[in-house]
Amino acid sequence: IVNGKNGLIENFPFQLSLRLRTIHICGASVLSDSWAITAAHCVHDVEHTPREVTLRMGSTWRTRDGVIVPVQQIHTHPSYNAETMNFDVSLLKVRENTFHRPDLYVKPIKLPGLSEKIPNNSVATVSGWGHQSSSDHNLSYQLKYTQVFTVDQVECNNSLRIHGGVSNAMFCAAARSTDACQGDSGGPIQINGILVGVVSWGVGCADPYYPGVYTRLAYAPIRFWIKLLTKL
Ligand code: 4AZ
Repeated sequence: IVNGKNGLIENFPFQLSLRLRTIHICGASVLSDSWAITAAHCVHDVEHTPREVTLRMGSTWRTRDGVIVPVQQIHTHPSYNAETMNFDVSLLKVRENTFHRPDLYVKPIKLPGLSEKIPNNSVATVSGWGHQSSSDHNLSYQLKYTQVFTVDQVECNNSLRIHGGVSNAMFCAAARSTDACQGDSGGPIQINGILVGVVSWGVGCADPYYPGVYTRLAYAPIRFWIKLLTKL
């Protein structure tokens, strides 16, 4: 997160660190006692070896505290396209009741309703342990968060057209000098306590010409697929 504020897991109890073996690669969010959600591009190369993927839950800190849990299954959206980043979403299944931890700050976040609209200029909160600028290739030790504003779909598509464009399975959000960045991918963007999106891609970070792009979870082909797998 570029130009964010320090966060505490108490206030983001759905936030997870997604790790390849022991190295943080992405964010993720708790949906229920046994499901989490992330970006497909975070787990695409390890779909068939989920044992290499672990989650840290219940910690403010990227590299300590909380509890590490193994991922049992990875389900990537059937329409995911690694070239266009369309349908950049995967579901992670963990052992039953793993995320039921009254002793830790671990709690699910609500999903949006089917085809629920996101008004332009809505205030959204994005969080993670990613880079704090485009040029500083260091992850954050403490969880960070920031506020961004949803951007009109046509405007955003015009801005990002030469970079492949913004599909109906995506939406954009931006603000002056603040943004998600590398390492925040797969993590949450929420509006009024609803998980409306997953951090997906961008061109640099906090570049005034390029809004950040998020996977749109209320989009019917995504929301139906989540329901089908998780019953949520
Ligand atoms: C990334 O590389 C990335 N500005 C994610 C989000 C954004 C930029 C880059 C949004 O994972």
